[in-house]
Amino acid sequence: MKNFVIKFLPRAQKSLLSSFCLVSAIGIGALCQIASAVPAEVFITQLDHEYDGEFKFPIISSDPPDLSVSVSIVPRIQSEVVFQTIPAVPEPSYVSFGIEGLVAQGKGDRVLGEGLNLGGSNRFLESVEVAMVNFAKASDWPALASENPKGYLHPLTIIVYRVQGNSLTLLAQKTTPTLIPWRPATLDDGSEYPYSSVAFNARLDFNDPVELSGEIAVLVAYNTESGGFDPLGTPGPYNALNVALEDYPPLVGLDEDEGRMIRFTDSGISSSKAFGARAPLFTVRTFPANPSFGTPLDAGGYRVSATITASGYEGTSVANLEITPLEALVALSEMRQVADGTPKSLSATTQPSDLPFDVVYARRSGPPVERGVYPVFVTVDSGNYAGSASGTMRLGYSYASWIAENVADGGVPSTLAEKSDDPDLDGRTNFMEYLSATNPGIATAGSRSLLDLTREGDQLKLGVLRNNDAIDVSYQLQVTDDLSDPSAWTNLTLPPEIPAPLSMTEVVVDYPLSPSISSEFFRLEITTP
Ligand SMILES: [Ca+2]
Ligand SMILES: [Ca+2]
Ligand SMILES: [Ca+2]
Repeated sequence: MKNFVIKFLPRAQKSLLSSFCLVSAIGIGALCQIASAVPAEVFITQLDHEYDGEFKFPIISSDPPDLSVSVSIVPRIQSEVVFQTIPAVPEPSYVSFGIEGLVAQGKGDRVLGEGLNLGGSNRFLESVEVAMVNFAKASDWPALASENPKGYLHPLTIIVYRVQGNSLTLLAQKTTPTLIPWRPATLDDGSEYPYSSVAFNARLDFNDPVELSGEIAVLVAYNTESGGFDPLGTPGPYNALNVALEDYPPLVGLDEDEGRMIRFTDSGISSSKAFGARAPLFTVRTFPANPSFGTPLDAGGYRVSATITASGYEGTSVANLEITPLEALVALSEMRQVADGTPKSLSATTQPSDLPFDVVYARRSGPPVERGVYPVFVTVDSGNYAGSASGTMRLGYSYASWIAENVADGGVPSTLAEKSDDPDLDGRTNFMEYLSATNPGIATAGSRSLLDLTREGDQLKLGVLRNNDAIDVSYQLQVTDDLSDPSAWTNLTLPPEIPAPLSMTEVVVDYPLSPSISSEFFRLEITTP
């Protein structure tokens, strides 16, 4: 552990700003008067917009009203990434540690951070983005979730220090209420969500032009029930809010010490080896000394500065104008494919069409090869459009690939490979063996029925045997009380497919049947291309 001494910057000298000089038209010999300006307030409002292809403007007003104001708008898109450990394509989840959990372990962490050396060339702080991880589901906090089904607001704080040897000088600190997204209950297609948490990036914009040195410490802080600078005293979803801690090497900039990160505990701030090479994941962005001005049109953030220019008054405000991207619709396709020894990628179509998208295969570095199920996350982050979709991709077999494997194994002669053939003479055709995942080359007694009716008390249960690995098969359960009418069959809803290769899906049917109906008939429709 290496302890730091914290210093604070002196407050900005205001005296120069509060004097002004009147130069008369006489020119040489003009009398320069120094007088105190009258403080006035300038307000910047109407800051939240949605992209629609039109220019967006904030509303500027003053108190006293109608003072002349000069406004400058700086697009944040021109900021430079000078440090980055957040992956270019964000992961759905990370290894993480929470302030509440660390307090419970007696560690007393209030803040977690990293010491880093900046790359790039610009040095005026624009924003710090941090990767966070939330374990709380909407169903854990129903009252909060009814206020906002997307997440809950919680203040996050970013602190930036200059590092010089053992001394830290506070450069900037910003606290922003941040939307913490709920951990999803399922993937978008209803299949199982594969993590116990959800990761998200929180970007905190800095408005004051703070100049950074090459070596800084960046920290993230937030309050929990018993942790943080100002513990809240009551339980909340923030107790399940964590900071991502991974050992990713920086994509931009350098790690000040690969074996240490910054911690702020009851015993002060230190450079600690306790987490090994792990550290919070940050992206630090900077502006040049004189960034370009621009008019807000495209989605993104814009730093708006308004300064009163009316003679005899002084006042300045800075705010962030944000244009949020429009939602892109994302539909996943090729989610069921035959495993044939080569990597299989999914496809996605977007609306608007042809937007670029990124795919993350959960816990994998790329597209899968082997038979199995693979949770996938697709994101569109394309300037003025953003969207996402998730689901479970399955690599299995088709009848053609399944029977070809059995022919190649020598279990089935190539002359007896049709769906209607029965090479092992067990009374079940190759297609029936395919559907029930039995061996078409070996006669086995007592194979399971594809449709099974059982009664338990007042419940009738229909069991449907599904070979989930057979990707070219679809199932439809149907019911009728009139066998004489071929059009009288109606569809019953089957529960969604599950990850297991073979499953007995149960459907509960009302029983006793309604008084007017003396009998009902069920059938399973199996469709292949
Ligand atoms: Ca480090
Ligand atoms: Ca057979
Ligand atoms: Ca068999």
